[in-house]
Amino acid sequence: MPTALITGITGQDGSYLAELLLEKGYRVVGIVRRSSTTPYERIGHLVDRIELVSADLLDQTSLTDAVADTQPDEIYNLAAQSFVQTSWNQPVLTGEFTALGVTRMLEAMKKAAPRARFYQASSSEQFGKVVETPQRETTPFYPRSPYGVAKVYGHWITVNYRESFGLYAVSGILFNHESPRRGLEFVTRKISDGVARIACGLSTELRLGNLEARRDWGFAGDYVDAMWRMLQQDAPDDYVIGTGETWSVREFCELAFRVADLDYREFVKTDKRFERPAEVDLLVGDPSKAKAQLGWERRVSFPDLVSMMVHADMERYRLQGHAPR
Ligand code: NDP
Ligand code: GDR
Repeated sequence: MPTALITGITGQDGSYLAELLLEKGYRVVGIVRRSSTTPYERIGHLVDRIELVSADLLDQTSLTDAVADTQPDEIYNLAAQSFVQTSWNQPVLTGEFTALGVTRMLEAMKKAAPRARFYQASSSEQFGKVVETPQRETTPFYPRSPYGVAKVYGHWITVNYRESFGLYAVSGILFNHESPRRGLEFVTRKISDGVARIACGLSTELRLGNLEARRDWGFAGDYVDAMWRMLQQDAPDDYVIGTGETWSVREFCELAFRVADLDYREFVKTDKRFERPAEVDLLVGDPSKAKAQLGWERRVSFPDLVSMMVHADMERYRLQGHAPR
């Protein structure tokens, strides 16, 4: 039975990846950081089938011990300060978690399990300002936030440890992927939750920032399968994972409100508080290398993703006793 060690197991992707690896017969160990509460809301249904070890991306000793004790065959480094907006308010902490945290994990693996395979959660935010579209593995990086800059570091340190020490280390450059488990601060979930609240009479408006930003949005469940595939190849390499389509925040709103038979123009208000000091205007990924070499393709279309998220939030409010009006 292979062993997988996942940092960020309590996050959106960690929960889907844990489910996938359990289905494949893995022993799954997740790294969690110490907290005074243990909500684990995304992995509550899995806690009897996984092991949890306590460690923190800021603490080298705890990470090295976690790898040494677990002896993983595969390490998925998903933990990060992952919210772009927060990275302007906490730029140093974002660098510590999202950039140097990667070096700490690579060091832990080099010392304690050098034959393991390492996945780094890289991001389309590394492309940032448009240099070419669609963006592919060879597109130069031009990050537009402290988060994007930190992820560029994480990407290159992964490549560097592969080339310097012969580690099996790969970087998956994933475009936005969403689900009903997405954090409420990200725009897609903010919209699906907002639609459900308005439909149930709990809110009268939804305040958003830039409606014209365009993203390549896929379903998180499809994307964790790509992570696993990257670690099953003969040789380590880096891959772009996206859908090849781009949609605006406005289009997301239009579709999401339509799921509840509402017109977004009546409810969506723009609010400067949600605009960013530097915006990423357009992202669209070219996943052809992943398709050719990994046999990876997305399964869930954009309209189905929007519908899935709105229905899940409506159902959540229905279970709390709030019926759509
Ligand atoms: P989430 O924000 O949902 O999850 C982040 C995870 O990181 C949580 O489990 C969190 O734990 C953990 N974490 C944060 N800081 C630390 C720390 N100091 N020590 C240990 N664990 C920590 O992110 P996603 O699941 O959406 O994303 C997973 C990864 O993929 C992230 O690295 C993200 O930047 C990257 N990514 C995501 C994309 C997306 O569209 N979702 C696209 C491209 C890349 P806790 O529960 O304790 O807060
Ligand atoms: P992003 O996701 O920054 O792409 O990072 P987010 O959903 O936060 O923003 C997407 C776009 O929507 C615009 N926007 C708003 N965003 C938020 N959060 N709230 C709003 O009210 C709002 N209004 C408009 C933003 O300006 C932006 O253009 C996500 C994260 O998961 C990263 O960790 C990951 O690396 C990238 O996706 C790929």
